[in-house]
Amino acid sequence: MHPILLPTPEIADALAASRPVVALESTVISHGMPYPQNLETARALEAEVRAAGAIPATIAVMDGRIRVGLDDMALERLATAGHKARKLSRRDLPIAIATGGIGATTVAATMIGARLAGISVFATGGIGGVHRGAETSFDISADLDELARTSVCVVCAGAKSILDLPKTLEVLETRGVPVLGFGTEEFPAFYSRRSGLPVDHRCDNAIEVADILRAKWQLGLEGGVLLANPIPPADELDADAMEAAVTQALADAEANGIKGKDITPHLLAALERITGGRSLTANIALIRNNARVAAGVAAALAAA
Ligand code: PSU
Ligand code: MN
Repeated sequence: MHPILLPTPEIADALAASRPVVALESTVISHGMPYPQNLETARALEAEVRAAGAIPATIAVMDGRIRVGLDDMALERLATAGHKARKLSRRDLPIAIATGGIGATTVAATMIGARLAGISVFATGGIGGVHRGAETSFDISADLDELARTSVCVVCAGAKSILDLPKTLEVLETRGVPVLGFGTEEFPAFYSRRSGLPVDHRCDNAIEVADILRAKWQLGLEGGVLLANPIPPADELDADAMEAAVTQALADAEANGIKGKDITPHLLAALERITGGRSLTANIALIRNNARVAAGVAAALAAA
């Protein structure tokens, strides 16, 4: 195990025995949801992964190490830190490790931690992508570059319409990242199941996904695969109402001069206010669903 990693004994054992493990990110806990729902969700995600036959490994930086798997005390520390935890992407990781303290890993940084630990499947809510207006702001999430280079399967519910979804898919194509739809031909739009944009390939079960992962990596094609898993129908929000909410949230961020890495957390909080908490309920439902699907993929990959 890499000296900067600190896995729990359970995860170290599971990885040594090639049992299925699913990585979970921590920025969604610290910056993506308010306390205490964030702590409840973090625990619920771990339970979903276990119920589906895999071992959960929530990843975060604490006191100079990348923790792989958090016990309940560490989960609580992260959840109560909220925005006081640093939001860590690839560029922030070395600084956070050298200077100590608590840092929450984004999709990009969680992929790096998972890869170093030998974990191939990771569940999150939504990935970062190309922001609306990127043609002038240049705001493109480092998550996309990470997907291009780091060999982990990322299970998400698509990307939120705070982003420019067509441009996000264009960048994923350019960077050679396969985009798979789980039971769908359409790239899901986070709160809603449909975006009108096609995925590269539809998979109807975890074995089909595992076959593609294995083929990619056996070919020596380093880099991630995006598995897009739509929000369950019962939890879906009305697409037009959400579009209006997003427009309002973007205007709010603009009026407050929010930029850079603060934009995504700011938009998420604004959406929650505007929808009276319905965006949060949907977010929790879809991320639990992703944890379940990721556990199935990890099991299929381990079984081969
Ligand atoms: N999208 C969401 N919820 C989130 C995030 C994105 O719907 O919590 C978080 C993830 O951690 C993601 C990060 O990796 O925001 C992307 O931030 P940025 O756009 O600054 O790269
Ligand atoms: Mn950005």
